[in-house]
Amino acid sequence: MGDWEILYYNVPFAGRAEFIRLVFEEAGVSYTEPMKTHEEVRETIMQNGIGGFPVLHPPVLRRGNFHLGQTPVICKYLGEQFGLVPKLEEEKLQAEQVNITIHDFVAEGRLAFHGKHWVGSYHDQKEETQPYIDWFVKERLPKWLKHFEAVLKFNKGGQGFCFGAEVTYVDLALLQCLRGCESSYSKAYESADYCPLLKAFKARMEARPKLAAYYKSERYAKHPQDTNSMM
Ligand SMILES: N[C@@H](CCC(=O)N[C@@H](CS)C(=O)NCC(=O)O)C(=O)O
Repeated sequence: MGDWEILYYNVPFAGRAEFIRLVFEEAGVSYTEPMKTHEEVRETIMQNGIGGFPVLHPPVLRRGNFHLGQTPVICKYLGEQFGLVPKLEEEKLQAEQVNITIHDFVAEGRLAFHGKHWVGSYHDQKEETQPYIDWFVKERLPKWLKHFEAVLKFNKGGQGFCFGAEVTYVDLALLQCLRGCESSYSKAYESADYCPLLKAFKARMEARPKLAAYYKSERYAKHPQDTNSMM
């Protein structure tokens, strides 16, 4: 069928593609990121259409003639391919619930940095968007984090994973949204004393052998998690 490819901007920060990279890394499956420039991404995906079933925005997963858009759908698909899914039928659906909720959180957390212009640069709207950031930190961030704390706690008191006794694609997505949250809303994240299980979970996940090796690798150095905007 060909190699796994992630089509995404060749940017020096994690971006939404990081959710997908983590699934490959934890599964120990190799992948490439062939796009070299923003223009190539725009031309390949957005302007000319990629061929076959339409996709809208990057990141896009490609394998041979198969293309798939929407990060949470891609992660779920790869989770199924690599055996990173819960075992029980109800838990598979609940996993999808959490997966989508994570991406709602990411989208909202990102939007606060772009209150004036949704797709413009944060640096061009720093002043105008600050009230949105302040409001998000006060009114919304605790709500999201407390929810994820409760999800984790529901499974055996929160000492392991979101579902069952083994890691799934949802744990990887939760890890990534916490990393995004920590880097974008660092003060608020650090002072959040209501989600100790989440913080311990994040540290535990980051220490998993394959992920720890990834975070030290050249692959990660190309896309480090050090931006605002949750991604
Ligand atoms: N819901 C989509 C969002 C995709 C998305 O917004 N992609 C960004 C990059 S991370 C983009 O290129 N957006 C272009 C645009 O909105 O015009 C997903 O989760 O994949």
